[in-house]
Amino acid sequence: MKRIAYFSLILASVAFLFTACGDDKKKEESSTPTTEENTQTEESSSSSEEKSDVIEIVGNDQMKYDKTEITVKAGEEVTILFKSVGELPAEAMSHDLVVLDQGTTAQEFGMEAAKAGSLKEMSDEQKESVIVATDMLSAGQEQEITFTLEEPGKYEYVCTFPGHFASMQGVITAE
Ligand SMILES: [Cu+2]
Repeated sequence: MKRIAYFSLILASVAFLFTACGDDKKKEESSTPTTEENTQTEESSSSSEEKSDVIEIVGNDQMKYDKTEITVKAGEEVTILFKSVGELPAEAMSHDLVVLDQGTTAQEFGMEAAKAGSLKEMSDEQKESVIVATDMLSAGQEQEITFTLEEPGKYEYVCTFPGHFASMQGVITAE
Protein backbone atom coordinates (compact mmCIF):
# COMPACT_ATOMS: atom_id res chain seq x y z
CA MET A 1 0.00 0.00 0.00
CA LYS A 2 2.76 2.41 0.90
CA ARG A 3 4.40 1.67 -2.36
CA ILE A 4 1.30 2.63 -4.29
CA ALA A 5 1.00 5.91 -2.44
CA TYR A 6 4.63 6.68 -3.16
CA PHE A 7 4.19 5.85 -6.79
CA SER A 8 1.22 8.14 -7.20
CA LEU A 9 3.17 10.89 -5.50
CA ILE A 10 5.87 10.48 -8.12
CA LEU A 11 3.24 10.48 -10.84
CA ALA A 12 1.75 13.66 -9.47
CA SER A 13 5.08 15.44 -9.38
CA VAL A 14 5.99 14.25 -12.87
CA ALA A 15 2.64 15.54 -14.11
CA PHE A 16 3.28 18.84 -12.37
CA LEU A 17 6.74 19.22 -13.87
CA PHE A 18 5.40 18.32 -17.27
CA THR A 19 2.68 20.94 -17.22
CA ALA A 20 4.98 23.48 -15.57
CA CYS A 21 7.49 23.38 -18.38
CA GLY A 22 5.03 22.74 -21.15
CA ASP A 23 3.21 26.02 -21.29
CA ASP A 24 5.96 28.27 -22.56
CA LYS A 25 6.59 26.15 -25.60
CA LYS A 26 3.77 25.78 -28.01
CA LYS A 27 4.30 22.45 -29.61
CA GLU A 28 2.57 19.16 -29.78
CA GLU A 29 5.43 16.86 -29.09
CA SER A 30 4.63 13.68 -27.31
CA SER A 31 7.99 13.02 -25.77
CA THR A 32 7.54 11.40 -22.43
CA PRO A 33 9.49 12.87 -19.54
CA THR A 34 11.79 9.96 -18.86
CA THR A 35 13.92 11.73 -16.35
CA GLU A 36 14.86 9.13 -13.80
CA GLU A 37 17.87 11.25 -13.07
CA ASN A 38 17.51 14.24 -10.83
CA THR A 39 17.50 16.98 -13.44
CA GLN A 40 17.11 20.52 -12.25
CA THR A 41 14.10 21.80 -14.10
CA GLU A 42 13.36 24.64 -11.75
CA GLU A 43 16.06 26.98 -12.94
CA SER A 44 15.40 26.28 -16.59
CA SER A 45 11.68 26.95 -16.40
CA SER A 46 12.06 30.28 -14.64
CA SER A 47 14.75 31.76 -16.87
CA SER A 48 13.16 30.92 -20.22
CA GLU A 49 10.05 32.99 -19.71
CA GLU A 50 11.08 36.32 -21.15
CA LYS A 51 11.58 34.89 -24.64
CA SER A 52 8.85 32.45 -25.53
CA ASP A 53 10.19 31.48 -28.97
CA VAL A 54 13.50 30.27 -27.63
CA ILE A 55 13.72 26.52 -27.30
CA GLU A 56 15.90 25.61 -24.37
CA ILE A 57 17.89 22.39 -24.42
CA VAL A 58 20.14 21.25 -21.59
CA GLY A 59 23.05 18.80 -21.76
CA ASN A 60 24.12 17.18 -18.50
CA ASP A 61 26.66 14.94 -16.75
CA GLN A 62 24.56 11.88 -17.57
CA MET A 63 25.40 12.51 -21.25
CA LYS A 64 21.81 13.34 -22.09
CA TYR A 65 19.93 16.15 -23.72
CA ASP A 66 16.82 17.01 -21.74
CA LYS A 67 14.89 17.24 -25.01
CA THR A 68 15.26 14.75 -27.80
CA GLU A 69 12.25 15.65 -29.92
CA ILE A 70 11.33 19.16 -30.90
CA THR A 71 9.01 20.50 -33.54
CA VAL A 72 9.46 23.78 -35.41
CA LYS A 73 7.94 25.48 -38.43
CA ALA A 74 9.73 25.00 -41.71
CA GLY A 75 10.90 28.27 -43.24
CA GLU A 76 10.77 30.16 -39.94
CA GLU A 77 13.65 31.29 -37.80
CA VAL A 78 14.31 29.09 -34.78
CA THR A 79 16.43 29.92 -31.76
CA ILE A 80 17.80 27.23 -29.49
CA LEU A 81 19.39 28.18 -26.19
CA PHE A 82 21.75 25.33 -25.38
CA LYS A 83 22.97 25.01 -21.81
CA SER A 84 25.63 22.73 -20.45
CA VAL A 85 25.09 21.83 -16.80
CA GLY A 86 26.85 19.57 -14.33
CA GLU A 87 29.69 19.18 -11.89
CA LEU A 88 32.42 17.62 -14.00
CA PRO A 89 35.41 19.53 -15.42
CA ALA A 90 35.45 20.59 -19.08
CA GLU A 91 37.96 17.93 -20.20
CA ALA A 92 35.80 15.17 -18.77
CA MET A 93 32.38 16.45 -19.72
CA SER A 94 31.46 19.10 -22.26
CA HIS A 95 28.72 19.23 -24.82
CA ASP A 96 27.83 20.82 -28.09
CA LEU A 97 24.69 20.68 -30.17
CA VAL A 98 25.17 20.12 -33.87
CA VAL A 99 22.11 20.26 -36.12
CA LEU A 100 22.48 18.07 -39.20
CA ASP A 101 20.88 18.35 -42.59
CA GLN A 102 18.35 15.79 -43.70
CA GLY A 103 19.98 12.62 -44.92
CA THR A 104 22.74 12.63 -42.30
CA THR A 105 22.05 10.72 -39.13
CA ALA A 106 23.38 11.65 -35.71
CA GLN A 107 24.84 8.17 -35.54
CA GLU A 108 26.95 8.41 -38.70
CA PHE A 109 27.99 12.01 -38.11
CA GLY A 110 28.89 11.22 -34.50
CA MET A 111 31.09 8.36 -35.63
CA GLU A 112 32.85 10.54 -38.19
CA ALA A 113 33.40 13.25 -35.59
CA ALA A 114 34.82 10.66 -33.21
CA LYS A 115 37.26 9.48 -35.89
CA ALA A 116 38.34 13.04 -36.64
CA GLY A 117 38.73 13.81 -32.94
CA SER A 118 36.36 16.78 -32.85
CA LEU A 119 33.96 18.76 -34.98
CA LYS A 120 36.66 21.32 -35.75
CA GLU A 121 38.98 18.67 -37.11
CA MET A 122 36.45 17.33 -39.57
CA SER A 123 36.93 18.05 -43.27
CA ASP A 124 34.92 20.76 -45.01
CA GLU A 125 33.17 18.04 -46.96
CA GLN A 126 32.12 16.28 -43.77
CA LYS A 127 30.95 19.56 -42.31
CA GLU A 128 28.70 20.26 -45.29
CA SER A 129 25.92 18.44 -43.50
CA VAL A 130 26.12 20.78 -40.51
CA ILE A 131 23.32 23.36 -40.52
CA VAL A 132 24.39 25.02 -37.30
CA ALA A 133 26.49 24.11 -34.29
CA THR A 134 27.23 25.52 -30.87
CA ASP A 135 30.75 25.65 -29.50
CA MET A 136 31.84 22.89 -27.15
CA LEU A 137 30.45 24.09 -23.82
CA SER A 138 31.54 23.08 -20.34
CA ALA A 139 29.25 23.04 -17.32
CA GLY A 140 27.79 26.47 -16.67
CA GLN A 141 28.18 27.74 -20.21
CA GLU A 142 25.35 28.42 -22.60
CA GLN A 143 24.96 29.59 -26.17
CA GLU A 144 22.14 30.60 -28.47
CA ILE A 145 21.99 29.45 -32.05
CA THR A 146 19.55 30.82 -34.59
CA PHE A 147 18.78 29.11 -37.86
CA THR A 148 16.03 28.30 -40.33
CA LEU A 149 15.06 24.87 -41.57
CA GLU A 150 13.72 25.57 -45.03
CA GLU A 151 12.43 22.14 -45.96
CA PRO A 152 9.88 20.23 -43.92
CA GLY A 153 11.26 16.98 -42.57
CA LYS A 154 13.42 15.48 -39.86
CA TYR A 155 16.76 16.94 -38.82
CA GLU A 156 18.86 15.12 -36.28
CA TYR A 157 21.14 16.77 -33.74
CA VAL A 158 24.07 15.32 -31.88
CA CYS A 159 26.83 16.05 -29.38
CA THR A 160 30.34 15.55 -30.79
CA PHE A 161 32.21 15.32 -27.48
CA PRO A 162 34.14 12.00 -27.67
CA GLY A 163 31.90 9.12 -26.67
CA HIS A 164 28.68 11.13 -26.43
CA PHE A 165 27.00 10.68 -29.79
CA ALA A 166 25.38 7.37 -28.92
CA SER A 167 23.43 8.82 -26.00
CA MET A 168 23.22 12.49 -27.00
CA GLN A 169 21.00 12.63 -30.05
CA GLY A 170 17.72 14.25 -30.89
CA VAL A 171 15.41 15.03 -33.77
CA ILE A 172 13.95 18.33 -34.91
CA THR A 173 10.82 17.95 -36.97
CA ALA A 174 10.16 20.89 -39.29
CA GLU A 175 6.58 20.99 -40.47
CU1 LIG B 1 27.91 15.69 -24.82
